[in-house]
Amino acid sequence: MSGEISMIGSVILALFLAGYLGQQYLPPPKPKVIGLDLGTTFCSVGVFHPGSGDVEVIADEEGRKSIPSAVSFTAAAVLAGHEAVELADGDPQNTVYDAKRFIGKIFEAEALEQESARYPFKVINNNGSAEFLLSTNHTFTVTPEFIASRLLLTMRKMAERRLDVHIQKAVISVPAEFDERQRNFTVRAANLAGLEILRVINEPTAAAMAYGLHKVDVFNVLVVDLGGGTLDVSLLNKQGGMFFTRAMAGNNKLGGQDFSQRLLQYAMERAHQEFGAPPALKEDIHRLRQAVEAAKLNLTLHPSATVRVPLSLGARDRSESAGGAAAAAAPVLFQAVITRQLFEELNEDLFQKILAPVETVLAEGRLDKADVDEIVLVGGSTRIPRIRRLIGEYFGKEPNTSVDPDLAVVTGVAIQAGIMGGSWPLQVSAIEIPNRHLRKTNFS
Ligand SMILES: *[C@@H]1O[C@H](CO)[C@@H](O)[C@H](O)[C@H]1NC(C)=O
Ligand SMILES: *[C@@H]1O[C@H](CO)[C@@H](O)[C@H](O)[C@H]1NC(C)=O
Ligand SMILES: *[C@@H]1O[C@H](CO)[C@@H](O)[C@H](O)[C@H]1NC(C)=O
Ligand SMILES: *[C@@H]1O[C@H](CO)[C@@H](O)[C@H](O)[C@H]1NC(C)=O
Ligand SMILES: CC(=O)N[C@H]1CO[C@H](CO)[C@@H](O)[C@@H]1O
Repeated sequence: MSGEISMIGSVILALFLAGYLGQQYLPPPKPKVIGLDLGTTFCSVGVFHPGSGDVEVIADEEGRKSIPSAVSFTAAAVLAGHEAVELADGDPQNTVYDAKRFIGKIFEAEALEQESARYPFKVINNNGSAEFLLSTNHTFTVTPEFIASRLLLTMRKMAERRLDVHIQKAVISVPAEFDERQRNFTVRAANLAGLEILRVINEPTAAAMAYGLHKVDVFNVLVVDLGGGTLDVSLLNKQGGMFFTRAMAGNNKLGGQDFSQRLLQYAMERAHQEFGAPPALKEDIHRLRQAVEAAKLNLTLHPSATVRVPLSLGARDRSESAGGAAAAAAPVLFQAVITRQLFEELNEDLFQKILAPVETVLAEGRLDKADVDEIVLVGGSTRIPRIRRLIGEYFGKEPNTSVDPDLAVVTGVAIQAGIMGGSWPLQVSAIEIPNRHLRKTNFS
């Protein structure tokens, strides 16, 4: 009897060994779990490659690593991402964006009305929950989680095409401030896209992981996430390899759009001085807005950028007197050189506002700024050199900026997906302790 058992034992041992040795010669397994960053304005999907240990943020056929968080409806189809944006210009009422601001959230009637006034599409109130009213060849409503599901499905397909495997499992990130209901509805959106969610991870934690901070000896990590329209600051504590959100604060009316707006105002004033009237035509303002946006991006790398825009200024007066007939005035060329210094002067008061929530999380976390071990910058607006300098000077140390700030969150989520998929060398299963009792302080 005991002989039989030891023989079975040897066979099992032999099988294990064969399996172990065999593994070394097999091609590395393909990732089975994807990491999803469902952002308010852009979404990305990433995977952890067990063989190389690299994170790959998946690009579409045109090499773009994120898709706009927009979904368009026509009588014949539902389009998501870049395709939806292409349609948005022609049919803004049937293109929904910013759905993340509504998902799983219960609104006061008045607050929802205020929100919906900001959008070209119709937001309706279904007993406190937002729904979108669309009208193609018929009229119907869709939920924010349905919008999210179409984006997640698009990303799932991108991953499947790239990896040539069927994907059914994912890890997804949400803002640290999301409550249980918002998290549940985000999970529901993924389920609608045919994905089982193995873990929901906070965006700041994901960003910290993108820098490998789960592997190194740090205690206090401050994450500053400055996007197009919002600022989120989180103070994380790492205890025994696990992240814990200690405090969060932000400003939901501060971001890249505001910095562009200051540049636009400046350009409008310059045009006014030069041509005797401020540009008032919609198309003129649209072109100016695009040009200052490009200049803003350029100023991150160059000391100056030139805004060069043809304006059809006089046309408005003429078309008014001619009863709106197309009176094509010869366009004038508006040109302005914008230096980085000018850009910084125009925005300095806005940049300073970044420090208020930073001070709040330190106070709430009862931490001196000298006790912050690492500072992680996330979000496209943290590319602005003045903002990096401002934060660096405040803490007296350089912030961590080596990961593309637009891809830091998805990179971290993909690492977590690798851990959940069992392909991480250390078989850690969790990396975050949820904090259910935390409230976010908002400035604005
Ligand atoms: C709307 O158009 C789609 C496809 O063109 C069609 O399948 C659907 O039946 C139409 N619905 C109505 C109400 O006409
Ligand atoms: C509306 O919401 C409230 C609480 O959120 C709930 O008690 C009520 O049953 C809901 N009514 C309907 C018609 O769904
Ligand atoms: C969220 O989902 C869990 C599990 O499905 C459920 O137990 C919980 O009640 C839900 N919470 C909210 C606030 O919807
Ligand atoms: C940025 O601005 C510099 C200086 O004005 C110019 O040389 C360069 O071509 C611009 N680059 C882009 C991408 O706009
Ligand atoms: C300024 C800077 O780059 N700091 C840190 C960024 O994060 C890594 C950990 O992965 C540190 O080693 C760097 O010193």
